[in-house]
Amino acid sequence: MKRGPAVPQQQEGLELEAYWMPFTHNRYFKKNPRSRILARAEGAYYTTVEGRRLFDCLSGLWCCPLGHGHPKIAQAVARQVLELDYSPAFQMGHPKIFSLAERLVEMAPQGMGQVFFGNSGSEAVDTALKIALAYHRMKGEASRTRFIGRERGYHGVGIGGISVGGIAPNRKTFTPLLLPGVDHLPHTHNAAEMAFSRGQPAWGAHLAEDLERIVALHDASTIAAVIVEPMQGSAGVIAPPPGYLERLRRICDKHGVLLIFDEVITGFGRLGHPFAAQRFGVVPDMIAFAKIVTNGVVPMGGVIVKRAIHDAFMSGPETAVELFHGYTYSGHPVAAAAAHAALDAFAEEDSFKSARELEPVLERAVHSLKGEPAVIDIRNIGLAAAVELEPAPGNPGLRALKVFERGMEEGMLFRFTGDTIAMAPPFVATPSEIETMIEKLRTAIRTTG
Ligand code: PXG
Repeated sequence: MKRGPAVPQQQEGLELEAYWMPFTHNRYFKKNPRSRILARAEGAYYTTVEGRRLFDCLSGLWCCPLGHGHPKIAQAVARQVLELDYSPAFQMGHPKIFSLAERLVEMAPQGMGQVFFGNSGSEAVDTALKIALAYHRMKGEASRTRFIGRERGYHGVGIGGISVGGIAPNRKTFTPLLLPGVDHLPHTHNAAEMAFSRGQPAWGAHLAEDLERIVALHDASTIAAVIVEPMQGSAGVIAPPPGYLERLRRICDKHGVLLIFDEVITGFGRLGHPFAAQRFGVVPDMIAFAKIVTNGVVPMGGVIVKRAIHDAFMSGPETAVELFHGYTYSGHPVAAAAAHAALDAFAEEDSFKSARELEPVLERAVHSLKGEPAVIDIRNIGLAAAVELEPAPGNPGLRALKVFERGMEEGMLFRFTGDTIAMAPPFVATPSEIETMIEKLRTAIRTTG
């Protein structure tokens, strides 16, 4: 194969050229990849091919809170592959997916009735948007076609998800693909009002009233749904002000607009409860989930819907398909087996309680970084925290990259986006591991700042 000159071809037998890495600086990575290639994982630690042990500060990409190599999940997956490795998703079923849907509905806030499965958060979001449109149409309100997302929102990379999402680099290249008829609520982060706030910031609930303005602009009869992350994860752990989600709920109810919570990060314990909806006491009409449902072991995502939404589709001839949507791997048996095992483990290990108990440990530790060089904000809620650094002049992102690299030398796999360092440690972490993570971050910030 003919290869370009830009990238070293081999790193001791490792061919790097063919793999186009997602959301990655490919050329920079491939210049010095070995410290960043993972060979194994066990519990809360990864091991690189060079043999360095790294604490898993973000639970993979927010998805592995039970730790890696969980024996129950591993055994369930192995058994399932031998028992029923694949089952056609359309017009056929298998027992574990029905029972999984039952379990998810039971865990979800009251009023939820059915689960539609996909394989990722992006698919879950696009599915929820499609269900919203189809629902209004079924109800005779086909004019409800507009969606409202939020600035800084991340809803995956599907065309629906980037349209309602509010992160400019994820949108600008794809402008012609963005859905028409989408508005964005303002995000709720305001450094002047809330820097270094702990948990839910006091300021910002009034920003929900912007929804009234958008509804007035277009008329409620044109609006299908509002979609928000109850806590913005990718934007760097932005918690909702008290009363904010409640106001969104009230305004949506007033105007017959569906409220979708994207709980791809917050679902399954990250905020100490099965869903953020329960922590904040606000029940949406649909919940998009993914990630933690299988502890990240097998891809799975989906949408939990209120019974009334599902029931609106159950008209017409019984032999007709009600919703023209689904994926080859919707409700995959191996993912279902992994999800059952993960849910068993959450219950047996009382994992959400561990997350609740670790929350104040993380909060105390992370806020001790206030005053370190270039630290301009610190935010936390649940078992998630973000430290925002002042961008280096003319070189945004560089400061966090350096902290990330130094962190690896210190045995920590941090997550950085822009100049924010995010942490969402596994629920199986110990208080002292969390304190060590923060002390190593302090070292990394001091030595690179
Ligand atoms: N919605 C939300 C709220 C997410 O956080 C997605 C949808 C898309 O999920 P998939 O499975 O299609 O990637 C996400 C994904 C990070 C990070 O470090 C966050 C995500 C993925 C990778 C990294 O913030 N969130």
